[in-house]
Formats: sequence, structure tokens, C-alpha cells
Amino acid sequence: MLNIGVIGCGAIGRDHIRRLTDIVPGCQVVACADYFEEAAIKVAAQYEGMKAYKTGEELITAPEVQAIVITSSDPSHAGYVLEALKAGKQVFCEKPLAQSAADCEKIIAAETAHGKRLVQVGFMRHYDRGYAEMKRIIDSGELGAPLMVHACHRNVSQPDGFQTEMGVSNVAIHELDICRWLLNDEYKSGQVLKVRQSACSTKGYDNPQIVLLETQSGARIDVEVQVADAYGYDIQCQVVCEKGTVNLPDPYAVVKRSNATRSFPILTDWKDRFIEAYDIELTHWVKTLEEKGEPDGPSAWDGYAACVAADTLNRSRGTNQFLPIEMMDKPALYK
Ligand code: ISE
Repeated sequence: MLNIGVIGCGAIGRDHIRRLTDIVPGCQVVACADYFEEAAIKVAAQYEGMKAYKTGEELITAPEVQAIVITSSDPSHAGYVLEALKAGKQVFCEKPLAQSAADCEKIIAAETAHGKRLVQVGFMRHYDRGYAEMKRIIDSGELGAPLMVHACHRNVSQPDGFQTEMGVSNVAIHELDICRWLLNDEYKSGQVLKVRQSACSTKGYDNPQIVLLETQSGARIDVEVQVADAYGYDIQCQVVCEKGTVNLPDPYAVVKRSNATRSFPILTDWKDRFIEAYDIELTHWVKTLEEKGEPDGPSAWDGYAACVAADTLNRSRGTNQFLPIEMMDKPALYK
């Protein structure tokens, strides 16, 4: 039985605690912490035997905590991951791994010093059945080489304090990760463009934006990013290959016929859209820790690759130029 401590008792934190308690076998959440201590106390009171810690740091060093799950605010991720590595404990960190590539490099240095993997990043789309099947078909080679990706990421809302840069570093970071995974390729250059702004969306940040990328092999990627005020939470992805295309399926929904119309609902909450992927992701993480002693899901290197692209894209805003996306050499641990 793996004893887990969760740092961050917001929406995804509470959701992961429920999942780790009710769905994922072989583990239990024994501790939680939150920047707002009250939030942690409230969550701990709902579960038998769960202790609320004052700080994430105290939770990380607590003797009963064997592995850490980080679901706190984005800017706090890297610091907690580094603390967990210092304590030599396995850590699952929600995306993004850090706010910058430079912080990811510190994490990579600390992890490689251990000589084994201790970090998994919460890029749950790898565990979504639709994306997994797209990858299987692309990898099989039956459609030839991938040439282009057309993707879109549409959200209903964002919390207060949301800023333009987060459209890339917090939202489109999923596409930055999944496209390199689907294509088995790295990025060469990228650019983010502001388009005509939606009159529905006047909260002080750019919306929508378009992310454009070129990969090392010359494939091109376009991602429409609507961070808020869309008609629903809608994630689409098409990969165009030499001999055909693959499309991400819509999530399961019952089709209704009435009033001379055929319709089906579109989800509004990302936690529901990827609920199955989150379940599989954490089940797999716990299982691989038990069986192999280290994770085999998205690594600190994957977290770094996405952050390098995000940093570059955010720097390109307003320049009207593609900027080179430059990564350090890949350490042997991630090969
Ligand atoms: C959230 O953290 C996610 O991971 C969602 O996939 C994304 O759509 C949302 O905008 C993020 O805030």
C-alpha cells in the first residue's frame, strides 16, 4: 500500500484525492496540505486517517508519506518537485512541471543526480483512449509520415488572475506535449499570433490566440487556443499523414433526436472530459511504482520540452516571427 501526500486542495487536488481513495488500487492518501491551511483541514476531515499539514514542505518530509502528488498552483510546482527530490521521494506533478524551462533544468539536474526516475508529469492525454489510438495508428506507419496537425483547445472559463501568457504555459501546454508525443518529433521553431479578438471575451487577456509550430522533420502544427468564453470544453486534433488522416474522437455522448434536430451535449469542464484518462494515469503511476520502483509515464524531460516551447512561444508574441526552439542535450536517464 503506497502512502501518498497531496499538496494542493483546489479542484484538481480534491478530484485526485477522491480518485486515489475510491478508484486507484494499492494506495491511500494519508496527508494533504494547501497554501490556505483551512482548505487542507477541511479536506482531511472528510477522510479517515488523513492528516493536514501546515506546509507542503512539512508534508514532503513527513515519515508516513512515501510519494507526493502536486496539484497546487502552477508557480509552486517546481519548488515542491525539487523538495521531493531532495527527500528522495517519488513525485507526480500536475502540468506544467514549472513556469520556465530554466526551472525544469534544475529538476532534471536533481533527478539525474539520483540516477533513477522519480518524477512523472500530469500530461494525462497520453492515457486518453482517443489520443492513444491515434498514436498507435501513426506509429504503425500505415498512413505514412505525419505532415501536419490541426488542433484546437476551447475553454469555458478561467480563474481570476488569468493572463495572456498562461494561454500557452497553462492551457496550450497540453498540445505542446501531445503533438511531440504523437509525432515522435521535437520542435524547431514556433510563433504565437493574436487574431481578431472575441467580443465575448473582454477580461484583459488575449483570446483567442493561435500557436504555430514547425517540427525538426518539417511537419507543421496549428493550435487554436480559446482560453475562455467558448461554447463548451472542446478539444480537437487532426493529424494529416501522407496516406490519410486520424482524428481525435469526441467523448461519449448520447445522441438525441427531437424537434427535427439531431444533437448531443458538449462537456464544459475539463475534469469531466478527461476523467477516464486521469483514472488510468494515476492507476498506472501507482502500479509502476509498485512493480518497477520508478514511473514510466511523461517524464521531467517531457515537462521540460513543453516548457521550452511555451517559453519560446511567449517570447514570440508581438514579434511576428518564428523563433527557434532550442533544447539542451537529452540526458541518458530519459533515452
Ligand atoms: C487546466 O489546468 C487543464 O489542464 C485543462 O486541460 C485546460 O483546458 C485548462 O484551461 C487548464 O486550466
